[in-house]
Amino acid sequence: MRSENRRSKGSIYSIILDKMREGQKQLAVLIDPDKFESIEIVELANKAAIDYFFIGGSLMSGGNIQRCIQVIKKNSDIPVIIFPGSSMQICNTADGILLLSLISGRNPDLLIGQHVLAAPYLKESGLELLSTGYILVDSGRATTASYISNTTPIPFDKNEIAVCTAMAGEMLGLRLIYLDGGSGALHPVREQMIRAVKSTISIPLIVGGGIKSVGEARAAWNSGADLIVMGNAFEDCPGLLLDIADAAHKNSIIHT
Ligand code: 1GP
Repeated sequence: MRSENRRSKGSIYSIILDKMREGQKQLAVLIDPDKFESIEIVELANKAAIDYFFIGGSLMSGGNIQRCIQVIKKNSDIPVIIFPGSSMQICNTADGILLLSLISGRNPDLLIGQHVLAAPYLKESGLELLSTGYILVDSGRATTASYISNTTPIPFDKNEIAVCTAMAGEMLGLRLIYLDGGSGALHPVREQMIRAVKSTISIPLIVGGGIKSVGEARAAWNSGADLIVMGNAFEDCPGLLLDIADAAHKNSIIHT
């Protein structure tokens, strides 16, 4: 395992930033507590030396986030970051949490409402807070994220809307931008949109949703994603994780 993944080396945000500046392509494996049944994915992630686990889901029906984090922490040193579908997914045994502001939408509850309610719990939790401008992009079909958030995603080919939204997010002081087609997206976010957004912001860019192959992962990194997030593809084919991580490590050397 690459030692810089360990928390003692510094905050998660500074790790993301350092790796971005060094041109290292980063990979997060998204684990949905509802679907977490074996530690195979954790063992593969250790072997592949991935950068982060993201834990959470837009809707949880029976999964236990606390138990899921506990099992991962017991079996891995890779940082665990909550990617919350709601304030019910705050859990202080993780290392950090994406404090999401859904800036592509116009639902005040997901821009500030839930944050107000969660603030005392977040303060108490001791979690590293990673304030994130979360941008949902239309990916060919309605996703759980767009349905549950009651927001309209940005049309897949409207790069200028994504660019202005990301710019505004950075100007507001958010520290990460996350372009997401949503879990199980039919198509990943288009390369042109990733490139356009990356060229206008200086904070790290996360891209996820519908990335299913080495080729699609490489395309996202090469277009400017600093960190890609993959979930569904590994649920279908856990072994793919080794190939994607290998591509990240090779991409970091070839394309910096
Ligand atoms: C969803 O970006 C994540 O919010 C990952 O999506 O499960 O489609 O890889 P997938």
